[in-house]
Amino acid sequence: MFKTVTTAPYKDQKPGTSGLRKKVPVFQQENYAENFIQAIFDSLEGFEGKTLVIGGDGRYYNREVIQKALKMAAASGFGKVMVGQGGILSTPAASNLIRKYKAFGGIVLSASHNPGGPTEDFGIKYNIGNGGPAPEKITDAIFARTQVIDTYKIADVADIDLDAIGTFDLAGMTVEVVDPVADYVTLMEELFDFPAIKAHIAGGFKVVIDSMGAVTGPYAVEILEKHLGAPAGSVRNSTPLPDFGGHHPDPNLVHAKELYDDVMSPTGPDFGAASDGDGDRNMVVGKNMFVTPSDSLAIIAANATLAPGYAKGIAGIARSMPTSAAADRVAEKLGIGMYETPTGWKFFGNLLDAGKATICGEESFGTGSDHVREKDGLWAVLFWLNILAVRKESAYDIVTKHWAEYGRNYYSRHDYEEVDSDAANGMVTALREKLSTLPGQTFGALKVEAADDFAYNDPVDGSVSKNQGIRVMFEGGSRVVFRLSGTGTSGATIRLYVERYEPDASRHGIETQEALADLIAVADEISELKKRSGRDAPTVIT
Ligand code: VG1
Ligand code: CO
Repeated sequence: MFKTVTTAPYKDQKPGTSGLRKKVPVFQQENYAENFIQAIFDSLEGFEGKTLVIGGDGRYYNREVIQKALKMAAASGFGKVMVGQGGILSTPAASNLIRKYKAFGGIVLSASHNPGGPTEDFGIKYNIGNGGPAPEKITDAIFARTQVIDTYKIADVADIDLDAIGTFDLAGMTVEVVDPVADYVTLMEELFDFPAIKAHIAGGFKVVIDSMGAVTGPYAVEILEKHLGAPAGSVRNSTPLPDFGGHHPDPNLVHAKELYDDVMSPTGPDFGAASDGDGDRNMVVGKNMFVTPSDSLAIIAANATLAPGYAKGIAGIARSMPTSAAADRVAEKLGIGMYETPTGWKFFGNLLDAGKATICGEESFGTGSDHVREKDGLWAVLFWLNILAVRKESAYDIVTKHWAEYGRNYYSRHDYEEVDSDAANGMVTALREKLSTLPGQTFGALKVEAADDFAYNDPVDGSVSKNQGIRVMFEGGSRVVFRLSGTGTSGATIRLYVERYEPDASRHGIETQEALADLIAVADEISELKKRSGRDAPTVIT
């Protein structure tokens, strides 16, 4: 029933910011997915007889890899696999299942915000028993294993019917096909004031969610339309499709522009939200107010006690380094801990487990809390709806009042996608060499206070992660940050993050790019970004 298959290593299976991501044809190479899955199992210990959670965002190749993973889990000795019906589990829902049913870990199949389809992206990520992405110690071990792997084990049996809920036997292992939505909805009901939100919607508050043809559709329909009483059709693009209907499932001002325009129109909805391929990102927009992810983190933290699940207060806030310091001011006022981590949710796990942080966020449209160990798109949307329903004010008023109280951190990210890898690496190397010469230099009215390559010392396990992004900090709290993306699948993506702190409320109404123009120019001067990338302008501005 089990067979051992001879294989040869692929050299390119190094996990990035969030698992292994490649084009589908790369994954379709002989034994490519199998090698990586076996390398995961080979890097773990003590899972015999235990439970594994498997699910994905429904993108092209999801079902095929799930069948492989099920048969390989059986051959490696797992006792049970819980898999979402149809192979569907949003990333936060998978994290919840791992925690709730005390699974050993989980395999999440997704390339998140990257496009899907036969020639687009696919991905595999391993999550540990706390429900969160495997820390670097494990992803490093998985990569090392992929470099020498020579066999994998698999059950030689028929496929499981993924569409039928129920319990099945696969070569002696139990497979439980579960409703992907139910447990997640229960969790959200515990955290948020559903009756208040329902009453607010019944009172005429109009909300729309764009699921972008990706995984949150069934979750959003169940919660927003069935539980909270929003009219049918309030969730758009709600059927998960293998190619996301041709959409780029990245909720930002470029890819969710239709939703944005709709909310901005005078007759449009009061509030709109969008989520990404695997359901862990969120974009929120109120009438005349796009809420930046960095501001969203700060505002959620400042208003956290309005949600029943956080009524006792929060222990601390964590944000990734490139995320704006808006949340830092909230932490300061609340007198709670503030943690700055490298990019990627895997760095929040220890802080959440240790109870040091309750709420976490990234500038890349990611917000979450200790309810799971992933960022959670719908959670953030519900948090906003909870705040709006209780305060009975518009998002515009909530955000502008927040700025008036704490000051405004103008913030923007410029992405230069599919840049030649050597050119991108050359830029970073040149910047590193320059770092020590920058402090004290002035660029117009801007004086460099400090410059470094961010390194993180994990306060819980003492691990150190170096080279996590180049920061140039100016006097007064402005800064520019340069990083190379770790999630792309072709060429390099350079990310430039720009931030300016403005305490003066009379200067809070400036258009963002205008408010940041001098910093953007200085960033280019210091890095030669345009010259080296051969580009006149960023591909995406968020
Ligand atoms: C990007 C974001 C990062 C996020 C990661 C995974 O990584 O910048 O903040 O955690 O994607 O998000 P990078 O290395 O490309 O900058 V998910 O939703 O898209 O898995
Ligand atoms: Co995602």
